[in-house]
Amino acid sequence: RDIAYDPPPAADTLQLRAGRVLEENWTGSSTVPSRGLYPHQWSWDSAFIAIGLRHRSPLRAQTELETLLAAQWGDGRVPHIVFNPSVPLDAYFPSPDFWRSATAGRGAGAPRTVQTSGIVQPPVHALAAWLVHCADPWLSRTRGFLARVYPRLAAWHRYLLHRRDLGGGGLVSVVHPWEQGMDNSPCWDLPLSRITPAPARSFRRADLDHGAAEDRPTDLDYGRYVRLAADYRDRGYADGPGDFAVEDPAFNALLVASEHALARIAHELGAPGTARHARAERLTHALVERLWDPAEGMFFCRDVRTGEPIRERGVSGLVPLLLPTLPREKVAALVGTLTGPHFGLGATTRLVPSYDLLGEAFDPHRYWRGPAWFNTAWLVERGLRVHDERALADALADALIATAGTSDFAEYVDPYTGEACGATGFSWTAALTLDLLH
Ligand code: 9WN
Repeated sequence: RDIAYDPPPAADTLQLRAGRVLEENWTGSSTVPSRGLYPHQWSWDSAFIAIGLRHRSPLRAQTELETLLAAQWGDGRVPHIVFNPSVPLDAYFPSPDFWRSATAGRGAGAPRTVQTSGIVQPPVHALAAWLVHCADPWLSRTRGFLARVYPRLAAWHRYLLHRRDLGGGGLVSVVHPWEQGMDNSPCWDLPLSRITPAPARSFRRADLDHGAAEDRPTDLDYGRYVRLAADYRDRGYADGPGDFAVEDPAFNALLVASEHALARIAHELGAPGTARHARAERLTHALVERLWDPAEGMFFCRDVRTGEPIRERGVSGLVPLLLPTLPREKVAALVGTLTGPHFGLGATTRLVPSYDLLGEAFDPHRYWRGPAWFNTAWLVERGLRVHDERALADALADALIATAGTSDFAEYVDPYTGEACGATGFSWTAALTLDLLH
């Protein structure tokens, strides 16, 4: 029998479904990217998750970032994984006993109370912190949220700018493909080809328990990932010239966006943010100087070992659309590349493929070698909006929302058909859908 004060049953809207994904993936202090494949906390995932979560629970969004930042190392690095001690060791590889952060990372100030990886991921966090604050400034001020995270975010950027300028030209280098976040992008093929892979029998890939082998990186890729990570660990996670160092456009563009956000945070806390805006401008200038290719109308990665550009068209080369002061003619060229035959947006694709549709290495299902991802679509959508490309931004936002719904919040999708690949119920897909629905 109906009781008058029972609320009527809610329609199962996309918003509710997205909220449910985040609810199911919440552990009590942070959110896992996906229950099966990625059962710990990941750095840039948490930033994207917080950006969506702020619309449902600003308190959880703040907690998400605070949990991650509590695992920061003494040298300022924010680790790419914070391990959940209650998850069995064999649930994910590489596990804490591979990274051995507390011992191998002692010299770099790894925390003693929590186990982490020793590499990093793109710095989306200050941007996320600012957006989370804006969702509920009253709660944020009451909890002293910005005052507590600001010093950690500042130390994180300091680490990147001072310890990771391996090319000496003012940009940050990544020392492992996992750091940039697009693990098996063809952009890494050349620099990775110089790395001797660890023998396949020396590790066990837990990812293949959950994902189809043809959608994941190959064993050869993994051998090289393991070798690079183990060498870094064996050097005590000390930064310096190593076998792999690449300046990546998306990583650096996200640092620019986050520096601008940090300037706003400083201002909110009563300090002038001008020095930070100026630093963001210097970074923007270095990005254009070092990575822009006028003939191709996009940004390329740069191999620090050889000093040469890596002439593969990855979605990372479009992400600098986010830069608020990118010169107008570069914006126009990027939009031309995005909608042209290599990425096909609005013509052959509705979300942005992770790699050149015409590239030799293109594969519509293999991870970062072609499939479309929701976080990069969101970043490009934001960039288009920054530069007032409204029609394209609207179409991309609509496509992201629709594909998230039909793919059950997939990790990534076939760029032509939108068919789901990888995990479903993927947190950043749900979070960024929520963000665009607001
Ligand atoms: C390695 C968690 C992470 C994302 C990365 C994505 C994938 C891990 C893996 O999953 O990488 O860090 O095991 O493949 O490439 O961007 O942060 O979702």
